[in-house]
Amino acid sequence: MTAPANHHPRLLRAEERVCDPASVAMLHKAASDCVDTCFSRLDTQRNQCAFGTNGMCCRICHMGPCRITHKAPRGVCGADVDTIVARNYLREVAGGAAAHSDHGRHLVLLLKKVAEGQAGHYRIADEPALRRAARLYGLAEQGRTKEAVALDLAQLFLEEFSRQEGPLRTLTLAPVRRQSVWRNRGIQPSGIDRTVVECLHRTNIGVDHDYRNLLLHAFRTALADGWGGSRLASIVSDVLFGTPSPIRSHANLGVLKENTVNILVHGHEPALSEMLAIASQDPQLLAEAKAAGAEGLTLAGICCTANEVLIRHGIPVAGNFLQQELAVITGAVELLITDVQCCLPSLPEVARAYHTEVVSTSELAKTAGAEHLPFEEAQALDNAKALIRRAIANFKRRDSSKVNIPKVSQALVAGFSVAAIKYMLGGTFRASFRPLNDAIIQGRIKGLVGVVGCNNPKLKTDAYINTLTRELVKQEVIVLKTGCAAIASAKAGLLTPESALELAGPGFREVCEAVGIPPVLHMGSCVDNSRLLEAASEVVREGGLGDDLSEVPAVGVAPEWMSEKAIAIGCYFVASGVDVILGHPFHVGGSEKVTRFLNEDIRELLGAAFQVCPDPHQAAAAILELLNRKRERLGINRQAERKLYDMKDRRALSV
Ligand code: BF8
Repeated sequence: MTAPANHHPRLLRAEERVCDPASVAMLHKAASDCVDTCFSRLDTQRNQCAFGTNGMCCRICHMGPCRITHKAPRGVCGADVDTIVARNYLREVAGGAAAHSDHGRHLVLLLKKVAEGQAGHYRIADEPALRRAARLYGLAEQGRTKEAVALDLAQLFLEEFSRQEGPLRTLTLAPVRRQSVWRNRGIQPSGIDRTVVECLHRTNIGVDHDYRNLLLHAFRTALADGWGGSRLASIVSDVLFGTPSPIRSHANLGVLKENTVNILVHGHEPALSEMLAIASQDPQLLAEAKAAGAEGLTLAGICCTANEVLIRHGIPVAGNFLQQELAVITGAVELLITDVQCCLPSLPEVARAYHTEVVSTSELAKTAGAEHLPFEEAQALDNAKALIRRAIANFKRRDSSKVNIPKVSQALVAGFSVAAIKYMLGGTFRASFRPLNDAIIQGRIKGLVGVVGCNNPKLKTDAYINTLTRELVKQEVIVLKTGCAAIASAKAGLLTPESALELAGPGFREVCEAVGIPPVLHMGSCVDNSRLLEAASEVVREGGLGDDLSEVPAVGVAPEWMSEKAIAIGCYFVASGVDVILGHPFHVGGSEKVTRFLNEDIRELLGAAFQVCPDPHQAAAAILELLNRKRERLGINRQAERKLYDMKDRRALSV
């Protein structure tokens, strides 16, 4: 909240809390403008409750709340620490899976409306993606209109939410061996809604008390996210708005301009921001902006809505999660439009110190102090234009004495969907992952690592993400990025092929140049973590690197995670057979058994596990160890060595 006049937030050691100079400058400005941010609020929350941190507090029924100690090892109901920690964990996974999946549901409902001609200006932007998706699910598409196919696909997807019996259809997109692991372990989810609802039932007072059974349902629920709601969200976004392909843009607060009307889109669901991207090009609105004294309109994004409009339109990114308040503190934002997820409730309070208007647009997500302007899909373009006009009107209220836009932004390339990667590797007629698989087999690429997830003010913003990314590129690993981790690397200049290639060793660099992909690939928003699984599945399908995702030299990392969504993502990676490294632990430390289950026992069941590495160099070493172990098991390290000797022999001969 805006600090009272007599209160000065503790002087922030800005350089120790954030990496990029734009954020450092805005933290100093926040202090001098007497505006609190999540960084200063963290200082008031420093004594965080040890019971909560370790997952040992239960407030599920009103006999409690109960806190587990040596003297009080059970709650009033008799639940022990293992049950309590596992229940809390399952509820977190449910929260994350619900958020991603509800996002997916809204897009499926929009696809249905488009098919029925009830969705205003929305269209099917990518008919080949629609027909590809229909074929994946065995739907007839040849000789049928795109609307008829879209309607069938939307119906099938809605059944993925409501299915009461039998496994999710979308699980069949995974490699066959992985599907049999899920079947044999009994963790195939049925309908997404049913699976999430069951989390609340199982964790209710007096239901599921076996920590293993609770945790297995966490993995089942996460599968309903990664191979359910999130996957559907990515598929439908591509159909409605276009499959991403590499596109250039810029990132960091410097994308805001001093002489334009600045509008920020923030949140996750792309429906409204797509229309804002179109409306922001409207000559009439540009003329109106000029008539108001501005030189034009700047539309930029925060968080995953930013990623959605970046990967399809090249709309610049103003910042990631911890920069949402800092963007307002520039004093140069006329309108901040939120949809759902990761939008801080503090935004209207921060905005009050400037002229910025905060507008919420989803019935799901209102914020006290923000203007609520519900967005109707049938009138989306009109709604988008009205929002831009509101921003133009607000430009006159901007106080230039409060404006300070850091002149910091970095060029980037984003938009590496799996289809785009295949095309880059093989062209239209021979699109395939073959060159990538071959390079991994030859040892010129050690493996694939997803570096994903949030920022967290408990850690120096972006530091772990970028230290690890640099280290992995040096170690000849392809790094796949989504969410705020992708934006972090964009700000550090790691998303231009030129600068990332400079870090790469000569062999790796050569292969990236030969096969035509950069070492660090921005694949989209957080729901697009499903694209990482899609890419790993393509690697399996292409052959030579095992029959199961657990055999592929691939690892997931969530360095600076903070959200329940990140927990769900971590669980669906592990459930898919991909090891996950966390920069800091879950709230499960109160139970040795739960911790051991997640970090060790689960490997027996699913072929992967979690590991906590608080230091990025330690994480890089752990990742290389995991990749190397998989390469050994595949027998490709020996092939790579032979290849190296062959090369040395050839060189010796040529000498
Ligand atoms: O869904 S990475 S802070 S913005 S939760 Fe949120 Fe985390 Fe960012 Fe995208 Ni994902």
